[in-house]
Amino acid sequence: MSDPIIFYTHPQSRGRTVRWMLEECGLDYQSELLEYGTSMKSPEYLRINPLGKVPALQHGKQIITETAAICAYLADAFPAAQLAPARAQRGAYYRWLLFAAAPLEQAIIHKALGVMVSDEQRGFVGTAEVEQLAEVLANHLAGREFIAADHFTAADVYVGAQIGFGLQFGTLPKLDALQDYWNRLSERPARLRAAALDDALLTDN
Ligand SMILES: N[C@@H](CCC(=O)N[C@@H](CS)C(=O)NCC(=O)O)C(=O)O
Repeated sequence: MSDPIIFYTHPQSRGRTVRWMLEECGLDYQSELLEYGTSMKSPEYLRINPLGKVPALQHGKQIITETAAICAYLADAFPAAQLAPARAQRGAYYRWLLFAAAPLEQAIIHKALGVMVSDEQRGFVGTAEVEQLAEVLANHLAGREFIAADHFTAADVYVGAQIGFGLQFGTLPKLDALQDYWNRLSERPARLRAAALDDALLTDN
């Protein structure tokens, strides 16, 4: 029997991406819903994630935090779902997963919060303007079905979710290649299932 999977989340959080990944893997898992400011900061949960943030995943004795890391972990832990590419395509896979988790996320947050980065500071902030990053992503995606391999992978879940949120909330420019990619991904049965599960939790509360 495989180790149980406990998924700590809130339906209005980055946990939506992890639920999509869990559904793509076709796994049985237990969802633990936490509330902002209360159960997320409880001593029990701080033992899972000392930052008191969701999502987090417990698989047997392993605890994984960080949405991108959870997606990559699940792809490796459950190879039958074929969500991690062959070794020869791992370069692009790691590149785009981390591109979305670090520079893209930072730039989106900078813009949303109105953080101004001067030309002198730009050399050490580790990111660029959202518009430049979106252009890089769009150029890469133009003419490609998947971001990192010749089939759908965990990188599509993570990068796709970032693009989907960005287009929905206007934090990313509506470039055709980004919109086309998201239109394709958003119709995947696992993505629709995950969104329906989270939306139902929102209306229950
Ligand atoms: N880098 C983390 C970010 C996690 C994060 O900031 N989660 C937010 C919700 S989307 C949270 O739990 N905030 C609660 C808090 O900081 O109190 C990841 O990618 O998973």
